[in-house]
Amino acid sequence: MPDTAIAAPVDLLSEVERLKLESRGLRGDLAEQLAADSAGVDDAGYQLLKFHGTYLGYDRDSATERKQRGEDKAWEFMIRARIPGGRLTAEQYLALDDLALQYGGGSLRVTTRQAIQFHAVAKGELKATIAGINHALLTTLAACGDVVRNVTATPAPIADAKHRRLQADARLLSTALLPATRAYHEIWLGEERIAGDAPAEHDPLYGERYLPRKFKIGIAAPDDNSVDVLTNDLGIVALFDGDALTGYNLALGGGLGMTHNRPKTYPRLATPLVFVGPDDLVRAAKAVIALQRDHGDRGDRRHARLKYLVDDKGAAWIKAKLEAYFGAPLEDARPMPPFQVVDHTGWHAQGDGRWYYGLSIASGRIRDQGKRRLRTALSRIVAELRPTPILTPTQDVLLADLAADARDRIEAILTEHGVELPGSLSEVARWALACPALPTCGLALNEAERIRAPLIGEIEQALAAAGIGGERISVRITGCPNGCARPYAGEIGIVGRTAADYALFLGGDFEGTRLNRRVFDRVKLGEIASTLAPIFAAYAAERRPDERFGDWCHAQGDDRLRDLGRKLAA
Ligand code: SRM
Ligand code: SF4
Repeated sequence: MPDTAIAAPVDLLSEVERLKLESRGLRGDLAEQLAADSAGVDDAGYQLLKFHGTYLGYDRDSATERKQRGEDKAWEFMIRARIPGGRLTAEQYLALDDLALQYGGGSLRVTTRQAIQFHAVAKGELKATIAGINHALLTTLAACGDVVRNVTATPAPIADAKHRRLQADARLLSTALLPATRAYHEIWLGEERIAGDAPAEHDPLYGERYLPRKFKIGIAAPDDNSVDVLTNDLGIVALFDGDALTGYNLALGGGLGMTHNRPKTYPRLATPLVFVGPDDLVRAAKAVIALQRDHGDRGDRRHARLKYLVDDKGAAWIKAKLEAYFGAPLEDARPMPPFQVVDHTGWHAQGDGRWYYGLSIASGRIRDQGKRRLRTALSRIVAELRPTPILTPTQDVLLADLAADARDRIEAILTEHGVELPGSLSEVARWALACPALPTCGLALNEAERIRAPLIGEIEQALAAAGIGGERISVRITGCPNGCARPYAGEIGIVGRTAADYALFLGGDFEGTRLNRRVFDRVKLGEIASTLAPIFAAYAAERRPDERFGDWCHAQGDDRLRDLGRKLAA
């Protein structure tokens, strides 16, 4: 590697940088802290545990009441299992389902990056849960932290060369980019610990300080961008000529996190910069990671993602550095066909005589609630029919490799357990995403998952009143501006602003190639649908044939959208 200087001098490193550096390959004193008789861990433990795939948090619903009673917070852990491309086996799904019942309060949550999260795991049960995930041949290592996270890929189990390749590439990258440390195996899986004064194993990719910040990779082909590939630090667009892979466009610098009122932080879509051949994918990905490792901002975590490096240095500088790390000149990114997003819910042929059934899961939350027993229904379907479960970046589940006669049985089980069939959902409900927010997320300013159903119901009514009830519109709701349900890449982004209101973003495109814009800064929850209603009405009246809602909003000036919204909301 030509240039391995770390951008910030040691005395300007952020606190997390010091922790990583002094952690001896992510060990720190985690083993001791986990064995200690306390409900949580200290700040250093909190930071290091992320790399092992778990976050310490607390139940925010009960926090105030507990404080008034003089009690400590109800500490609990979130655990995230890494599932490249979202693809599981039936056995793995059933193992995760068992763990959810034993340790995770009976809930599995499909994330917007095709992983599974358990919430509310007690400290004493962390080891058993993480070991259980590993016994199912999955890992939580590097599911969080300043490393390459779960690699996302187009989920559809279509039996052609393109879809197989995308899934295989996600697994290839995921394995090739895991940290080298054995700390994970020592702490969670009983491997013998290295001596206290022994140096940590050398990690040629991550070094001693890992990356300046989280790093995300997604891979898609233009004809199915359901992964929102351009929102990744490294978005890989695979280009095919028929069944033959011609190579990959690498788009650099996507990322959505921002902070309200801090214009220096902003969402950004990745810029397609270079093209590499079919055999160069891992080498090129490692070059991008090394570039960010050595030049990303280690002094300010709010300015540490690759997107800021790309903007600060410019495309020419980035490309020249990338070529140096890659060790050869790189071709400019090739032209790409327009992106599309495909609906995978319902019953579809795979092309190999087998079928898949896509189930829409609101906010990715799989649990039994009253008469709607989704968790039980899914585990029964998987146990009986043994499909290949695939988690999607739209928080849904595809049941793949089914026989042609499986559909009736699946629908009978779903109906018997009070679960609505995918076809009964409106388009807007089908495509809506929401992050967990309260009560589990420590960063949430407002609700998201828990207000998804009523809010989407109100938006459905507003669309119906405008005569466009069947319109396919992407609505994405988050409890804060960090962007976990990718609100800025949707047609409508509803983003927690304070505990009392939300910011509304409009004008993104359904295909994930254009960010939306903040049009309304502070709207109360009860006024979101009434603010949107007149905009829906104007869209219905004025749109060109086939013009999508996001495209129409994009073409309007913000002032016009604000005038419309204020008119009927008042
Ligand atoms: Fe996220 C932090 C949940 C996808 C941007 N995200 C968090 C934490 C861990 C809160 C924390 O740091 O204390 C949330 C845990 C909440 C909880 O109760 O479970 C959390 N993020 C999620 C998930 C579960 C949302 C979901 O609805 O599924 C997603 C897990 C993905 C996974 O399996 O790995 C999730 N997060 C995303 C995405 C979308 C994506 O990657 O496709 C983004 C925007 C893209 C990006 O990274 O820029 C995202 N999460 C963030 C950020 C802002 C990062 C930034 O650059 O500013 C944070 C906060 C941070 O890192 O400081 C964050
Ligand atoms: Fe938490 Fe904010 Fe992410 Fe929602 S968007 S999960 S509130 S960090």
